[in-house]
Amino acid sequence: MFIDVLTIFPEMVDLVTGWSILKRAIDRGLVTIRAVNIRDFAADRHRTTDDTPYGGGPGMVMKPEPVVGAIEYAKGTRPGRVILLSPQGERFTQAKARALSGENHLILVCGRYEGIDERIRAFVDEEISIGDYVLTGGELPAFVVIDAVVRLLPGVLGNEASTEEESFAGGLLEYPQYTRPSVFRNLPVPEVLLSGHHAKIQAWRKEMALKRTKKRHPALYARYLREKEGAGHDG
Ligand code: 9D3
Repeated sequence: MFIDVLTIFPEMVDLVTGWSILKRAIDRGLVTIRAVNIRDFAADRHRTTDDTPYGGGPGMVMKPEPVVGAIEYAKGTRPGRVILLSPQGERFTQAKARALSGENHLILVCGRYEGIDERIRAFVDEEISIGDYVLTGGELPAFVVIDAVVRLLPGVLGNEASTEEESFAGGLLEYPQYTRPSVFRNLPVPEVLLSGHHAKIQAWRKEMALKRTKKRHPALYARYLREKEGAGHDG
């Protein structure tokens, strides 16, 4: 997979390429992540990327020419899906991450300032938000998308990938986990986990996952019950 990050802060892309699982995926050639500097596509000698809004109002607006120039450059290297990170976008989910992991070339457009010129949207295939909170730009959301998508690519996590994805798709939060020591600051590990009784351990984990999901994520719990029900009526 090829991922282009279109931004006026190309150095920020180093945050996502330099460490851990993503670095390993890049080193193995499973993904190529490239920063495209929007400023390089500005026409004037000051390389201006923003301007004041028509009709007045506070703040600055991202100019269309440099952003669209960068999009056309990225598309020119290979066909790709253009995704604008924006607070007005559709919410990013695991299902969306899975869908995007099947693409060949993602072109992630990061806005800055108070907003972007509306005409840029004519050059965008879809618009994604990562949640209802206000950030200063689209770069961190782009990195969230990259992290969620790249870990799903074949070979990135090894065979644990499919299993782990299934378990989220299976629709429950994780059960509590413990490692050594068996007592930490007077807090013991639940007895059942030390028992070596595999069936009891499985049952306990399922019960804890159910309880935790019901309490902390009622919507996910409701979906789990619905899907379990649905599976029962299938065929
Ligand atoms: C102060 C300007 N805001 C007026 C209500 C609009 C606004 C524009 C640009 C707010 C934030 C931003 C920068 N954020 C993003 O580009 C962004 C974002 C986010 O802030 N939250 C969640 N997902 C995303 S995706 C891109």
